[in-house]
Order: sequence, then C-alpha cells, then structure tokens
Amino acid sequence: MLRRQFLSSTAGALLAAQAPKPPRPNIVLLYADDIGYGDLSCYGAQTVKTPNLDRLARGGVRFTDAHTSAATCTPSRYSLFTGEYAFRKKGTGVLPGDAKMIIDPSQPTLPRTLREGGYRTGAVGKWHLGLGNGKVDWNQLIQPGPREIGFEYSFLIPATGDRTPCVYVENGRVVGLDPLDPIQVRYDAPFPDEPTGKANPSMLKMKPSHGHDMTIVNGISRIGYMKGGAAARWKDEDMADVITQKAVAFLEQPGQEPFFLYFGTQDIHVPRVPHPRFANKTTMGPRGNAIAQLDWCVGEILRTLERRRLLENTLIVFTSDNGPVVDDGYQDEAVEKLGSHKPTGPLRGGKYSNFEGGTRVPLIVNWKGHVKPATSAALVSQVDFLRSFARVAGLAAPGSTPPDGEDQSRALLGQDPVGREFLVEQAGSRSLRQGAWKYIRPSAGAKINKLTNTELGNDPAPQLYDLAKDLGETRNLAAAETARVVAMEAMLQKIEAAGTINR
Ligand code: NG6
Ligand code: CA
Repeated sequence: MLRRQFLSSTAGALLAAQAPKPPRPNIVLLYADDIGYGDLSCYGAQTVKTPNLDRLARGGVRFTDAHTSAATCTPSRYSLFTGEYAFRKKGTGVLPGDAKMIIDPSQPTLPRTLREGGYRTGAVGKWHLGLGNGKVDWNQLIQPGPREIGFEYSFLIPATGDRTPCVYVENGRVVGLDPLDPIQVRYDAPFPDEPTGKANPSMLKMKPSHGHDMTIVNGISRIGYMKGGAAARWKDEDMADVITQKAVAFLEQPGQEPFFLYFGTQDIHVPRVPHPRFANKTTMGPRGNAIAQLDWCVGEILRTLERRRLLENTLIVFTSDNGPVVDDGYQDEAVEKLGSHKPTGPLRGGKYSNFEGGTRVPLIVNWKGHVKPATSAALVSQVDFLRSFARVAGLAAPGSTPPDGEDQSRALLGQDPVGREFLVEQAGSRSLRQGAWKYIRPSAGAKINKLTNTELGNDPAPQLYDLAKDLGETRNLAAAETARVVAMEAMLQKIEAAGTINR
C-alpha cells in the first residue's frame, strides 16, 4: 500500500507531467490443466461446446502452433513463470505435494517483474511448483511460496487435485484449519489410522485405474498421504466455484489497476469431479463435463471484466499446461465415453509425449480494441511470456533473465505471423522445432505409456518430421535427411549449452 501511494503521489505525478501514459493493460492468464489441442469447440471439438472460450477466440488471436515448454505440469509452469526452460534445473519434474518450492526467490519471474512495475499481482488455483523449504509444517505460515516470487495475493491448490494435501492455502495458510486437528502430510508411508484406497476400495466413490490408491479425501483416493485437517479438506465438486469466486474477488477490487492475475484451473486434470450441475453437459462423462465447467469458469472471469468495463484494458490469455490424456489414473469413463472426440485434434501423442500432442496446446490472446481477431500460425512458447508481457506492460525485462524466453509480444498480439525461429519441447526426450521441422532426439524410453495408452514418441533412432506436410508425425524423414538431423541435434546442443549458467 505504502509503495503504491508513494508511486502515485511522486513518481506517478512526475511521469504524468512528462509524457502521455502508455496503456498498461491488466493481464489475466487463464491456465488450464491437461486441455488438449482438440478439446475446445473453437479448436474443432464437436461433442463439447465451449461458448465462452469460443467468444474469447472470436475476438482475439487463436494460435495453431503455440507450445508449453514441457509435456507435464511442473516443468511447464516453471518455464511460464521464469522464462527459463525447465530442463536447465534439476528437480523440475512432476512434484509430490510435499516438495519444496523449485523457483528460487532470487530468480527473475513474471509476477515479480510485473509487481515491481506497479502491478497488483495474484495467483489463484493450481500451483504445483512446491512450497516451503522442504519440511513444510502445514499448520504454520508456509513460506517461501508465491509471495516470495512476486505474487502479493495467493489462493492455491498446492499441488494437483490428485495429490495430498487436499486443502487450499491462502496467503501461506491452510484455509479453514482447526488448530485442534492439525494436518500432517507424507509421501513415504501411510498414516496407520488414516484409510487408504488400497485397503478400503469400498469407501471410494471414484476408483483408481492406476496409482491413486493412497489417502482417501472426499471419497476419492489420492497420490500421497495426509492425516487431520478434516474441516479444511476440499470438496472436489466445489473446487471450480471456490477458485472462480476467489479470482473474481481479486478482479473486483476497485481502483487497483493494473493487475496481473494467474488463474490455474484444476480442470480438466484428474480426478475429474465437476459440480453436479455440469453432470449432463456432454455425452463424454466427467472429462467432457469438466471441459464445460472450465468454460463456465472462463465465462465468469469474462463477465466480471465486462461488468467492470475492463475488457478494453485487459489482455486475456488462455492456454494449457500440457497436452491431453484420457485415462490418467481414475475409472471416470473417459475412455468408454470418448466417442469420436479427439483430445489432440490432428496431433499425435498427448500429455507425456515427445510428439506434438505433448506441448502444442490451445492459446488464445484477447485484448478488446487492441488485438485484431485472427488465427495465427506463429510458433510461440510460454517460455516467452515473461519477456513478452513485460514488453506489453511497458516494462524492461529483468536484465538477468535466462536466454530462453524471447520478447514475442508482436507475435502474441497477432502482429507477427512467424514468431520464434526455433523452440525446444521437453518430454521423455527433447525435441527441437525449427519452422515446420521437428526433430526428436533418440531416446531409450518406452514407446507407449501403457497406463495412459499414450504414444510417447521415444525411439532409439532419430526422428524428423515435416509438420507442414505431415502434422500427425507419421513419416520419419531422418534417414533421408541426415544432414538436417545432424544440424538440428547440433543446434539443440547449442541451446542446451547456452544456459548452463542457470544451474
Ligand atoms: C502422474 C500421475 C497422473 C498425474 C501426473 C501429473 C500416476 C499413476 N499418475 O504421475 O495422474 O497426476 O502425474 O500431472 O500417479 S500434471 O498435469 O500435474 O503434470
Ligand atoms: Ca497438467
């Protein structure tokens, strides 16, 4: 508060006297979980309708070649906030729910850059970047956390919907915790008197298909164990309402612009337990209904901005953290009721995969009156959001930002049809995109994830695809184009070496 008042009374007055104020849009980053390239009706889905997202896309730029940095959540979010490829830092794979925070508070981050530039910053929803220093006492103030990397306000799902602890954490404190019923969380062994899905399948309202057989919360067994905190445990059915209400409250604070809101939905990650009012929204069961619920959440955000007459002054970005998966560990009829729906659209693979389905996701950028409605084939990556949003906000990117993120603000605003020259995709192996060429580095990993039935794209031989002619990555041209393979492997190594200063 003090800082804001000081800025507005002195520095702000000086600036105002010198030059007309450039528009500094609010930035709302809507970050869905596991939404695939083909999961929205504005990206071709037929069996689910996403009218709010479609409206956002109709009024903005809809990207056809936009990427997360990785094919799973934690590394993608790491890159999103730091502008650094996650492969540069050890320990940035999918985290357990009791992991320490993996972003070093001394690192440059998107929220801190905006906060230091005068933005009010908030994070609501899925975090999955770890909290605390490694030995979190969930009954005390939990830090470091979002505040230490630049979010003034936070209301978090600490890890994932399927991982303990199954409680919300607001500004570092577990919400609704009864001090007489303290919480304990562990991942190494069960608590003797706390029921698990493995030992008590009859207590479950949704059974696991693989894994997910540990502590039972709200009739659903999870990954990880927890004990206590009964009053604080979430109800999955209410989660979308709870986090949307928190996001709306953040947006509604009067006279507090510009703001930056990161809104990370639990939808459509497992367990997929949308509110019963979405029960019959699609014929696809919980996975389809969770997409409908996600669209509702987006609609509530849009309606709030509209009500506050902020649409002309707000850059709204919608995207996902990795590609789609159908059976990700619960018997939720996703496979049985999928029908003709194609979660990856025309792409091969999906979540966890080196193929395009792993990291190519929907991206919609909308800024009423500033962004011309269009479809863009520009190659863009979330690793660029730090530098690009800093530019849009009229701020200098932090000097020590690692080499990965670029200022792609022109591409993101629909003014440059090309975007990046190259980008790295991280899954079991690593891939390099250069224009329409896609090189997948040889890897000894499994070809198929037998649990999720995903083609992982691992192969001991190099793979090279020409996506301009073969978007579905079916014709490996590596043997015919050996020089290109050698050049792309060399370039990948050069990119990897360029960042060794960053751990
Ligand atoms: C996997 C989980 C999966 C999901 C994923 C992380 C099992 C068998 N599978 O290990 O259900 O939680 O991790 O998803 O436990 S992500 O979107 O957060 O990266
Ligand atoms: Ca995810």
